[in-house]
Amino acid sequence: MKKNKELARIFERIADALEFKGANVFKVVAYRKAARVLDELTRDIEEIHRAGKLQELSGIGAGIAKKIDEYLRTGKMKKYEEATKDIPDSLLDLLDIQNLGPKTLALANKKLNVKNLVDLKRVIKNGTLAKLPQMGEKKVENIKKGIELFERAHQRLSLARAREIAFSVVEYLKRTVKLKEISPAGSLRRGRETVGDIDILTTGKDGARIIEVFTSFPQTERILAAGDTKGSIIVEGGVQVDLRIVPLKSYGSALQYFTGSKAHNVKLRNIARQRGMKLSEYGLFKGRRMCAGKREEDVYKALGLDYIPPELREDRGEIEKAQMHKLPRLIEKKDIHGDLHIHSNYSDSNATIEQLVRAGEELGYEYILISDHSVSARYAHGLDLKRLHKQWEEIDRLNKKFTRIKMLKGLEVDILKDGKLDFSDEVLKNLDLVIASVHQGFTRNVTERICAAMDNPYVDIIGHPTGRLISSREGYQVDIHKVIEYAAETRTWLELNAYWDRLDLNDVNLRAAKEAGVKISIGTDAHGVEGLSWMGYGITTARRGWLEPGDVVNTYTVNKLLRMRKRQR
Ligand code: DGT
Ligand code: CA
Ligand code: CA
Ligand code: ZN
Repeated sequence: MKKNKELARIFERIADALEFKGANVFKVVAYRKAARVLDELTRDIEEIHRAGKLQELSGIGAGIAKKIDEYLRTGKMKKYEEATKDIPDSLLDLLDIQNLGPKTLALANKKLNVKNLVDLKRVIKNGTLAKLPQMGEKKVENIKKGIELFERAHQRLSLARAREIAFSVVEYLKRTVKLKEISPAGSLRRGRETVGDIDILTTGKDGARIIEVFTSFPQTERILAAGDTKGSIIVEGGVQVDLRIVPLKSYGSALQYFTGSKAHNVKLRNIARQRGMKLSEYGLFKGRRMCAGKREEDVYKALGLDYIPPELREDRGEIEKAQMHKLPRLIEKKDIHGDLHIHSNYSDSNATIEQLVRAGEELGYEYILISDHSVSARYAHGLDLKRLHKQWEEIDRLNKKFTRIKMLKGLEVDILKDGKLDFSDEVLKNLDLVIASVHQGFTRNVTERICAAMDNPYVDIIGHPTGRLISSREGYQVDIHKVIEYAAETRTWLELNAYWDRLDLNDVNLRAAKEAGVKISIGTDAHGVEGLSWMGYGITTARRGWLEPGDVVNTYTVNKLLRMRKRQR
C-alpha cells in the first residue's frame, strides 16, 4: 500500500502548488479529491493498476488515471515536477497553517521573500506582513493563532531533551516494577537529531500492572491510552511517550520493528518474503516455525544480514552493505581522545581553564582544545592579542601541573565579511589548532568566504560549517558541497559541532564529507563544564553519517593530531 500514500502526497502537493500559483479552482479541487481517494483507498493501487481498473475508482478521472499510470510505470510524474518546480517544499508546508491562504502566502513570498516558517514569523513580528494590501492586524492575528496550532502539530523534540525524558521514564519503571528487558526504540534509538514521540519497549508478565505504573509516572500530564500491552502518556511540555509490552520470546523482533525506520522495515520484510519467511513484531517465521524473535541480532542473522546498528537504519544502503558483509565499523565513544572545541571564561563561557582541564581529565581525555572567540566577536567578549597572550601563559602553567592531559592552544577565529580572518598568520602560527567560523554576514558570499579561509595554511578546522540551529535557524546561504570539495582539496578538516542544537555538519553532510575524503573534527562547543558531555550527541550523529574511527581526527593521539595539520605538509 506504499504507493497509495506516495500518490496521495504527490497529488496533494500538486494541488498546493497550483493553488499557490493561483490556478483554476476546479483543477485544484480535482487533485485534492484524487489525493483523498488514494489516501482512503483500502486496496493496493498497484493491484488495481495491474488489473487495468484505475478509471473504475470513483473520483479518479481519465486525466488523473493517466498520471497514476505514468508514476507507477516510471516512478515519476511530469505534472508534479512541473507544478512544484521553483517552489521550495518549506514554502508549500506553510499552506497547512490555518488562516493563511495561498494568495496571502504568494504575496508574502513575492513582496517579503517569505520562504519558510522562520521568515513568516519574522514578517509578522516586524509588522511588514500587516502592511501588505488587504491584510491588516486582524488577519495577522488569526495567522498567528494558526501558526501556534501548526507548531504544536509539527513540534519535534531535540535529541537531548528526548534522551533526558526517556532516561527518567526508564529509570522510574526499573525502580518500580520488575522488568526483564527495557529499551528505547523509534527515532530516539536511531539517534535522529529530532524526535517526534518517544517509544519504549519492555517485557513482563503482568502487563496491566506495568501500564498502571507507567501511567502513574510523576510527570504525567495526560493519559492517552492504557491497556495490557500498550500505554501512551503526555508528559510535561506536551511530549508523548508510548510504552509497549511484548513477550520475552518476541522482544528482539519487536525491538527491531519499533526501532524502524519505516523504510528500513519495509525493505527488511521484503527480504524475509523473498526467503519464504514472514517478519513482524512477533518474530521471524517460516510457516509456523519461529526462526528468530528473542534477540534482535538473530533476526538480522536469520535474514542473511550482519547486525545493523540502529543509527544506520534509514534505508540509505545499509541493508545492501549488510548483505555483502561490508558495513562500516562505526566510531564509538571509546575511540575519542579529546574534545576539539571548548570555550573558557576568557571569552563567553563561565568555566575557568582549570575547571575545564579537570573535566577533560575526568572523561579520560588525552587532550582538549581551548578555542575561545577572537577579537571581532565582541558580543562574546572575543580575545585581543593581549588577552590571548595571557591565556597562553595560563595554559603553559596548567600544562605543567596536569600531566595526564594536554591543553592545546586554539582559537575560534571569525571569518569576516570580506573572507579575511581577524588575526594575522603571525599570530595564528603560534597556535596548536585554529578553528575558523562564520558568525556574521550569513547571506554574504558565505561559500567564497569559507573557501578563502581554507586557503590559509593555519586554518585547520571550519567550525559549524552550515551555521544552522536545529530549533530556530536554517543556516547560512552556503553551498556545502563546494565547501566539502574544497576542504578535500586543501586538506582542511570540517567540524562536527556536537552541541545538541547544532549537530553541524549533520548526518547526510558527514557522509558526503567522508566520501570526499574529508576528515572530521568533533567539538562540543562547550560554554561551561557540563558542555563537555555533549560529545555523545556528536558520536551518535557521526555514526548516523557512517563515520569510522579513521574519518575522525579526535581518534588521533596528540602527536599524530599535530603532525597531520595542514601546515606540516
Ligand atoms: P518519530 O517519532 O516521528 O521521530 O519517528 P519514529 O521512527 O519513532 O516513528 P513512530 O514513533 O511513528 O514509530 C516507531 C517505529 O515503529 C517506526 O520507526 C517503525 C515502526 N512503525 C510504526 N508504524 C509502522 C508502520 O505502519 N509500518 C512499519 N513497517 N513500521 C512502523
Ligand atoms: Ca517515535
Ligand atoms: Ca510512537
Ligand atoms: Zn562558533
